[in-house]
Amino acid sequence: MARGSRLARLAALGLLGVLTLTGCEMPNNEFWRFGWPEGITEQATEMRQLWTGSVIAALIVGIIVWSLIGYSVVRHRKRGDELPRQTAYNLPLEIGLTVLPFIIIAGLFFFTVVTQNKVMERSADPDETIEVNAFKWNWEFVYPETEGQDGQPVSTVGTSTDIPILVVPTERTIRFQVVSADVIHSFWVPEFLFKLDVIPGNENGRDNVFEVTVQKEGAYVGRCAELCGTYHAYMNFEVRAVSGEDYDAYLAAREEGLNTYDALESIGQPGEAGTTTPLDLAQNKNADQQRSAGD
Ligand SMILES: [Cu+2]
Repeated sequence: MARGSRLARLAALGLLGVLTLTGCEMPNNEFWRFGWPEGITEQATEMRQLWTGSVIAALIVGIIVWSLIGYSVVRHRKRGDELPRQTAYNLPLEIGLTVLPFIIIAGLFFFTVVTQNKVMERSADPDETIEVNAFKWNWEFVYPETEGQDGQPVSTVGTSTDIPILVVPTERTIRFQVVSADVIHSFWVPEFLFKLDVIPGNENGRDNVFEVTVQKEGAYVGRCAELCGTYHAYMNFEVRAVSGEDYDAYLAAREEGLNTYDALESIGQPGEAGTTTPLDLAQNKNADQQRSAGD
């Protein structure tokens, strides 16, 4: 039994190592995601692989533990009044049961750090840089490498009636520089599986920058994820991921003086956000009136 379980543990450890090391080969489908949401960036894929590897490792440990419990329950069930052989203070076993979990934790920690470094990695020269300005209670997106008709970089700003649309290219490294004009906000695109706090006075390029490479075209909702005041819940935006070609055409149209709506329509994209709606003050007012009329 002792030899058998030691062998099983060694085998499990080996399997765990092999599975996590070959993380990049992890299949990406509903089953192997184990409940992990589907991301649209390279960085999200890295995180998903860590999760898949961790769950498989946990399942291997679980199966071994459940088997040993099952074995003990069946093999050592009560057969009479005679006490079974009593054992205590098995030093090698106790050392093993201390060292083995430590090795497992060290392995999980190692792969977590490796993945985190990849997610937080900054390239020396990103393909695109986009400035994200957060303020109570909306967003402004600035494309600093462009120049509009007024000599200023092209930008899109949200209002209480307009959801700002953040147009990004796929298959290019995008560096986001987030800046807050007032309080702490948080830049969150659920499909990036990533959010970054936008802390005022933190514009030193050290803690307010992150990069993603978007892999899937589409429209995705973005939100503020840090309670920042009265209309925090309405501080939404839309990410519009388009091909690199369309992205260049969009920025060129903006530089020629088209607004966000017309420039989006010019590349065959809907000019308005479809994933979220602005705060409708009029509707809320009506609802309030109806409520008080009903009292
Ligand atoms: Cu906010």
